[in-house]
Amino acid sequence: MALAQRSTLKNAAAQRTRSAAAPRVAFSSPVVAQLRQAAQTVRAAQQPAAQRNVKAQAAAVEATQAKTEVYNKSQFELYTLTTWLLQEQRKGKIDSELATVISSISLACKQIAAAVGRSGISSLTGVAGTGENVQGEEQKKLDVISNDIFCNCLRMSGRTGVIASEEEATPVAVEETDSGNYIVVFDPLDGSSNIDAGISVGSIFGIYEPSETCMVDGDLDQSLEACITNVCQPGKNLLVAGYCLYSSCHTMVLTIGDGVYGFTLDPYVGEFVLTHNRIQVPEVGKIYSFNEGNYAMWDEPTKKYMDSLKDPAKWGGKPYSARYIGSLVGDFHRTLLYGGIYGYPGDAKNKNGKLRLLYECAPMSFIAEQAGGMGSTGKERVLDIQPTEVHQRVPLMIGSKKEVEYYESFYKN
Ligand code: FDP
Repeated sequence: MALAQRSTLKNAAAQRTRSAAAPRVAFSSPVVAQLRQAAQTVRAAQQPAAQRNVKAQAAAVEATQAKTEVYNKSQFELYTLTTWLLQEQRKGKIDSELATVISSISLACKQIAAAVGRSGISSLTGVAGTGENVQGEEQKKLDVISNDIFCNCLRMSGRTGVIASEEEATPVAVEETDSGNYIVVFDPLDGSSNIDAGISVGSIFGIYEPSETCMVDGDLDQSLEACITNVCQPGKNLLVAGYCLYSSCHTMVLTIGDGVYGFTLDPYVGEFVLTHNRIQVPEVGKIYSFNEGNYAMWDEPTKKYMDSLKDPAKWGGKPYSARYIGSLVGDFHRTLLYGGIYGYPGDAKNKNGKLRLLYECAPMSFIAEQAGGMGSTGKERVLDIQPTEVHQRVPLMIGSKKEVEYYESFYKN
């Protein structure tokens, strides 16, 4: 595809300047004291034997122990996302190209975390003034900024051929000079209606198999069509899915198709550090997360299901608890860790609900399944759905296996 044509496909907004507080490294005083003590005992142990008195000899023994203890505690050993990616590469689970794409996404998430954290201070709250996006939703300043950040990081990785974002009307082909093959779908800032109140938001992403078919030398329409065909793949083809939650801490949760891992951003070191090894969603969990304001518009099976969760007689006197942030990443993250169900069913107004298949429901369902849970529309597995359009919506029931199956049972009876 000619460079000019590729550039025409591109639709990223102008880059904005960002600033972030310079992180300061601080060690807690007990740690400093411990290190000082270890250093003193090591010095004592290094004196010639003749010069040592009994006390010094005791210190020598202690020194060995102290050295061992400090080492064994591994308090300064960080298992970072970069280390993890290298290990997975070494095991042959991903190649270096894919590791580069994931790294570039993690950089985007760090930048967005900084922008979100300073939004109130840096006048980044409020609407962008760009009007509505393709979803008919008004774009917030941070929606536009986060989209820019994601697009730039992916472009600069040199490993991405096509990107599809919630904030772009159509998939975007990366300019030939920066282009690679991977297809990346993402929602740069999900839950952004919460952002001005400082409530949790997140980014969601999925990576698909490399494909050459977008490289069509022909007219613009043909190229665009090829891009759309490439992007519209069922979730079961995903190679990688993940999200980053921007909250009291910033956590990136990731699967490469072999379990689910969580990495928390260490603000002092500026790295995502492995904190959640092989996450498993509990099989059951008595928490539901639905926008019940839509109850009157739900169909009968969904209403009956919801009524049943709230019936104390059914659950030994204690009905389910409701938790709803209204921010998919936050609600899903809690569900993944505590168990339960997150649901956004269709209703009389929006028969397919609100959430988007490609960059919300499919990546989250891949993560849920990899953690031993489920992602369903209530009638079918989300990962089996063949998308027909980029911004397609589907109902989503996701979380603990038994809870999602229970919801499905209301459609079977
Ligand atoms: P938002 O519109 O704030 O971006 O998919 C978008 C989403 O948020 C989800 O993050 C969230 O779970 C859902 O919409 C909330 O929708 P309701 O306000 O209808 O509950």
